[in-house]
Amino acid sequence: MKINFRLDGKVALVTGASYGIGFSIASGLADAGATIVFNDINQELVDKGLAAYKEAGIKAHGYVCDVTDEDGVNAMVAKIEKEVGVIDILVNNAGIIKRIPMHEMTAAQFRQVIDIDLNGPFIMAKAVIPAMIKKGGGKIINICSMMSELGRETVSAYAAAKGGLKMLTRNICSEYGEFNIQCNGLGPGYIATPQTAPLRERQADGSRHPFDSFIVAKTPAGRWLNPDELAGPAVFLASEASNAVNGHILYVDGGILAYIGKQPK
Ligand code: NAP
Ligand code: GCO
Repeated sequence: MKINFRLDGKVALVTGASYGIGFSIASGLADAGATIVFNDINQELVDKGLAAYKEAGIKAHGYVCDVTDEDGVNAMVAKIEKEVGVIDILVNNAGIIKRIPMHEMTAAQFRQVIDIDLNGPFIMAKAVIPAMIKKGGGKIINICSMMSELGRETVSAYAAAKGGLKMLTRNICSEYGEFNIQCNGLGPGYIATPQTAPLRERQADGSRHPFDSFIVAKTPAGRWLNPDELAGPAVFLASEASNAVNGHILYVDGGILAYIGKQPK
């Protein structure tokens, strides 16, 4: 029996993938043979991403598009289908976080996080599903979070969005499984990227950020994870090897969700 982890001949769109987790996932998909397409919210970021992919030996296709702009997303998908090919794999990676105590967060700030982190994946999935159905199937991977399962202070909007994204994942599975579309989530733990840089900043006295020490104690391996550690699980979920996996959130967290945390000395 030959298990197929390869993605040769497949077109993969990774949103918000000029750098960070999206870039690492796209690089892994390219390594497995996929043609990489990505978007970001301005030309400067897209150009930065194109240069980074080129340096990594990856011929990527970059588009400027805000995932919350439905007309813009539909136009981008049509352009990709014309210039590159029908999208076989969608990775809904683009996302933001606001760390503000809920009672101090404005409704506009809450809505902005929901718009990008939950409405964006809905708009993107809605745009690619019709062509996936016509083609006989496809893969949708939504980048969830520890906050799809857990809450913590100051991230109410983000947790609401990522919790919703978990259920959107399960609903796309339910509604489109019959068309050979598998929709799964990838739930990273705490990853060293620009998004979490504030949580790892050294204190004025040179000591570790309290949250940095907290996460190290909460992770069995005693470290932050590297974005590249998400590439393998993403390739699995994007490949035929996972055709019987649907509606699942694959947590790549180093064991955080399984661990009560190291006892303080
Ligand atoms: P990041 O470094 O902030 O990168 C996010 C990317 O998405 C950036 O390129 C960003 O562009 C782009 N983006 C933001 N809003 C967008 C929009 N409206 N349309 C298109 N692109 C947009 O974040 P990351 O750490 O790589 O995280 C990527 C994903 O993983 C996010 O969904 C995040 O919630 C999730 N995640 C992260 C961690 C972690 O520990 N880092 C853990 C679990 C889940 P700008 O630079 O202009 O903002
Ligand atoms: C935070 C972090 C987390 C990570 C990630 C964990 O402020 O707690 O930013 O939310 O980004 O989502 O899985």
